[in-house]
Parts: sequence; structure tokens; C-alpha cells
Amino acid sequence: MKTIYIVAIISILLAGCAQENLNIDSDNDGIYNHIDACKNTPKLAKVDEHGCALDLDNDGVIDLYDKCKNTPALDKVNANGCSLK
Ligand SMILES: [Ca+2]
Ligand SMILES: [Ca+2]
Repeated sequence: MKTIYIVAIISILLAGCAQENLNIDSDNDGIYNHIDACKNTPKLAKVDEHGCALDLDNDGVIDLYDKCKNTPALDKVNANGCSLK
């Protein structure tokens, strides 16, 4: 009987946590944690529907920090997202 009581309490606690987590958006990007694939998006970065920072030219440098937003595909880039020459 005591075991059932303990299991019931644990279940209620877990359910409470799960419910609460649905409304948390730790990085404030507008995408709740439970559907956010990138939970540490830098402040001010624009994100896609998965909560990941946009990188329109896919060079690995997110648009927030990318000083060259139209880097040709396959180009290697520096920390600013500009092609290495
Ligand atoms: Ca988020
Ligand atoms: Ca770039």
C-alpha cells in the first residue's frame, strides 16, 4: 500500500515537471525548449522553426555573426563567415 502511495506521488511530480517544461524557452528565441533543437541560440539571432540560428549561406557561421552573407557554397570561411583567399 505504501509503495502505491509513493508511486502516485512520484507520478504527480513528474507530470507537473513535464507540464511546466512545455512553457519554458531558455534562450528566449520564441521556440519552447521541448521543440527547440538548438537550446542555446545567441541572443538577437534569428531562428528557424526548429529554434536554430539562421545560416542562409550554410557556411557554418550564423547570420548574426556572418559579415559575408552570400558566401559561395564549398568556400572555406573565416570566423566572420567570409571566404578565405
Ligand atoms: Ca528556445
Ligand atoms: Ca557567409
